[in-house]
Amino acid sequence: MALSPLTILVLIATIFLPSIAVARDFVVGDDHGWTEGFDYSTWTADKTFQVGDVLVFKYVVGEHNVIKVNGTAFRSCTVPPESEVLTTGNDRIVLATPGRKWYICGVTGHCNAGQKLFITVQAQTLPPTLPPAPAPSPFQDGPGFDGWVPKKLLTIFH
Ligand SMILES: [Cu+2]
Repeated sequence: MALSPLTILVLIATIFLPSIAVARDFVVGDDHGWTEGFDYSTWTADKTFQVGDVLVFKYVVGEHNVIKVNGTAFRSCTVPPESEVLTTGNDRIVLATPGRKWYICGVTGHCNAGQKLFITVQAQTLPPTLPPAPAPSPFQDGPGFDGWVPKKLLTIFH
């Protein structure tokens, strides 16, 4: 059965459109911003974070800060030594890799008062940070395999 050019276009669009979704900015806490006494786990409950999205931490300079920590430090609200502390009051963090991410405020007592954010970042099919690759043929591997499949093949045929 022959596919019409229109059908093929629709198929291509269906396959690739989700992967070129525009990166979104998430203002952490929305109108509340980054502060203590706010429930960030409720705030994240209805959100999906993807690689390429941006977290924006808004707060009054000097009152708070933002520190990326690991799960252990997150649970105990401790600031590991040599942590990078963001202090601009409008800190933008690009979610560059998939996986779990933890952020706390390093001001004494604030993390324990709820100023802590835990999110899980979903992988994107075509991370926008990658250099442009040769356009994959729509008739070969689907999204998510470009780059990986050719390397795998090279390994096999070497
Ligand atoms: Cu704080």
